[in-house]
Amino acid sequence: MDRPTLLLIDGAVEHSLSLTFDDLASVPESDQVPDVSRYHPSRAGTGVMLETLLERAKPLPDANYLTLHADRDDFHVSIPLALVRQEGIVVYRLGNTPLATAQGGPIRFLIRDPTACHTGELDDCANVKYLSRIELTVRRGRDTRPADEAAHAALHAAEKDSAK
Ligand SMILES: Nc1nc2c(c(=O)[nH]1)N[C@H]1C(S)=C(S)[C@@H](COP(=O)(O)O)O[C@H]1N2
Ligand SMILES: [Mo]
Repeated sequence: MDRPTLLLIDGAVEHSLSLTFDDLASVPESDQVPDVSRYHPSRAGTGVMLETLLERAKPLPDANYLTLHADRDDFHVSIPLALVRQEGIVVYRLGNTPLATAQGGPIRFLIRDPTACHTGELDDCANVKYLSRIELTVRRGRDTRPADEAAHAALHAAEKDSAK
């Protein structure tokens, strides 16, 4: 059975990847994170290390930024590649089923050890839900993370409404 592409990795890479659930599930066990609750007690699911996927895509030498795109709600985060490379986890399932929308699925990005919102490049706001594309670029890409507390509160209120 053909499965849909869940995640694209493209831009300044040698090999663009379009990954299905099966592609992610067939990553060797040593590169899987079987239970993300070891990093975040309140979170659940299984993922693969971002680095594993980047080793396959091979970022070009001048790729300095990694941009996480969520087309579903038009949310975007752009982070220096060197900072995020070893820290990102691409979560794609819960038990044996694909990650549900309520958990930020089908693909959710998690940073291993994020700082509080607005306190750095690798903050909680960069834990992108509904991740559809990872784009490598020379310069910083689109970043729609809320810039201040008011914008942050508004975003969370809108999220609650759309989950109703
Ligand atoms: N696609 C998408 N991802 C998103 C957001 C969003 O609005 N859309 N909000 C971000 C922000 S600001 C935070 S703090 C975290 C919250 O994640 P949680 O709801 O799982 O606690 O998700 C981040 N990921
Ligand atoms: Mo946030």
